[in-house]
Amino acid sequence: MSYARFLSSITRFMRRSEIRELLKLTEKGEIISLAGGLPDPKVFPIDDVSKASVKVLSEEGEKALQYAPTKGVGRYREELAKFIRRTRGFEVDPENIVVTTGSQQALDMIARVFIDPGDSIVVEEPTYLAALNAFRPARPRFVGVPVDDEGMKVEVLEEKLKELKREGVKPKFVYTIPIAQNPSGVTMSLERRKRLLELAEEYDFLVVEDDVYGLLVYRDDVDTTPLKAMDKHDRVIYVSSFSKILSPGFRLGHIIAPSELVNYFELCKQSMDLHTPAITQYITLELIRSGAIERNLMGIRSVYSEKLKIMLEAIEETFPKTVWYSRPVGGMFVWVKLNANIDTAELLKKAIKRGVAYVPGKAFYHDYSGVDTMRLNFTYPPKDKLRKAIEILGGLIKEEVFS
Ligand code: PMP
Ligand code: G9A
Repeated sequence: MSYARFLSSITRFMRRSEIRELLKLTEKGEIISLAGGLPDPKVFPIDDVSKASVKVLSEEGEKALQYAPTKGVGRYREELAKFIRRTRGFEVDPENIVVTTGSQQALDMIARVFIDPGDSIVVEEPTYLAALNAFRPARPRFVGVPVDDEGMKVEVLEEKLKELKREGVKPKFVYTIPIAQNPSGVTMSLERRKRLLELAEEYDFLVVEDDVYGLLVYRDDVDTTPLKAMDKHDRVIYVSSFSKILSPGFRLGHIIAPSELVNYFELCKQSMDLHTPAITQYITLELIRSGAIERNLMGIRSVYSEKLKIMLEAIEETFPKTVWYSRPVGGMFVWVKLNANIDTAELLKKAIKRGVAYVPGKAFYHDYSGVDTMRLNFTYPPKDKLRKAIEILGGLIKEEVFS
């Protein structure tokens, strides 16, 4: 029997995540995965987590195993506010934080709270594909703004805003990943960050700032000030996570917003999952308090910047010279454009047969353009396999380009 007639229109607009689908394939370990943005498991602070877990369970087990408030454990939010002040440079009242089950849930909540069918929202081209998939069921009209080496091209955004204004349309929000963007690895220049906030005021829209890579920048000469720290008019909704700097398995993220909006996010989350697991909040509270997370961050940055270097050198040596690739300042990915009539989704089948997986680029575009692009993760594979994977991929691309 077909169940199609029972489905809601929301279900019909859900799309599979290429990243999640590829994870099923690469989990077996026979394929070198340059696909999902997985941390290097060697940087997980397993001993610290183990000690913190024992401490939490022995000292506060009764609370850690209990139901918690929807907004999150109060003491955790207080400690998180201090962590954000130290590491991201802005003040936040713990009451303005909602703890989420990964930042992915925050994106889902944003779709539910803001988007009606047909509402315009602005996204970067390319952007994080699972954000697009979180927004899609709400059926927005996507307005794409390209990114270059300095992040979102705000002058193009301004043009699009003018066009929309002529139609009498105001976008609800601009979704941006300003620092070490996924998938391109670029960082928005300070100038553009300032201009984006001015435009938000001028054209009356909100800015959703996804800062999950804000602490994963590997160069000292890059300004990583979050938009939220520059937000004089309370237009920025800030989303971040401990997935990339502690453990994605913890599923611990947060959303920071003005009080009125926090109430809606809380309302929305009540029916989604009541609250994010208390135990991970208590353990992370302990890990922030003891300084373990910030200590570990140094090691993570040095491992990832070395891996990035290996990937870029291998690309330089083995990819055809006609291929363009980004030179990220941080994050987890290198973005590649083959500049050839090649569909990277088709090429992936051949790559997998040779033992390498990557994410085809079109899913990072709201309109599925960018057919000849691909995203390569450099954080997960061990160094020797990273090099080998790029050599295999380079060989394959050369065959295709020159055939
Ligand atoms: N935003 C961006 C830009 C991401 O890259 C990711 C994970 N790859 C997420 C959000 C979601 O991560 P999590 O739910 O694990 O916090
Ligand atoms: O495993 C996931 O779905 C999270 C990873 C995101 C990414 O690869 O961008």
